[in-house]
Amino acid sequence: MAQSSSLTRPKFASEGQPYTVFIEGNIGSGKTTFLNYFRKFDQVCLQAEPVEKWRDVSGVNLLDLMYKEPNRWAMPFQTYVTLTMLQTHTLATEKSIKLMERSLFSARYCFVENMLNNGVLHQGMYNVMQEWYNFIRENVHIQADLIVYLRTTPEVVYERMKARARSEEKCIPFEYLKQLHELHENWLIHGHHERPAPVFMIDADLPLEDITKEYERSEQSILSKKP
Ligand code: DCP
Repeated sequence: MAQSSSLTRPKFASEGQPYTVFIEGNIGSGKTTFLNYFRKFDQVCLQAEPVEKWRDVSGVNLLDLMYKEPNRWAMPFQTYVTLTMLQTHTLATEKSIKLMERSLFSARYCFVENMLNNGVLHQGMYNVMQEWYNFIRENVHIQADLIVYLRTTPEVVYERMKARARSEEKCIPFEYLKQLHELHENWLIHGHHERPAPVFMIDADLPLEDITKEYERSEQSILSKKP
């Protein structure tokens, strides 16, 4: 059982965590479609669409505010992302496999990092976020067994993002997706930050008709619980 660093106290949520897979990739890389493919399996607990929570925090659309007024809202938005991710990470389930869209790790190593780089987060705000992440890391059990990286090129996800036309994302420039792409690559391919589990890569530039074969390949890995 996982222990806290100084005492013999178990970390929060050490119990009830099955084999857990994070689905990661740039905005528009197909994470939701990938998760939906696994709906047919009874043993899988699917945790999709945290974005719907971010768009409706008791009637307030934090995602929209974050894009409209980033200097003011990026910090509360990422704080709320942290909470919703923690809720999903710690959710207990009877199922033998948990599939989650994103994780605390991509929030930290991709989005928050990018917001600091772009000057959207003040250094002080960034430091507070880091202290939260470190506290969580030391005191909460985050189950991580596999990361599925839906790898794309920024050009392809930019076209998809424009085609799906989510109203909040109208203002996102190509450059932003390029930066996020680099940060995902730095984390998942080049290992610039901690990778909590082995990475299984999928070519997610492929059009929907051709990507099923890739899904089937990952299906075997996920269901047999072997990276
Ligand atoms: N977002 C953010 N910070 C995070 C996570 C997400 O600013 N820590 C933003 C980016 C998007 C929106 O939230 O505008 C949703 O992003 P996701 O990539 O999580 O979800 P998608 O719906 O874009 O995924 P996909 O198209 O791959 O299904």
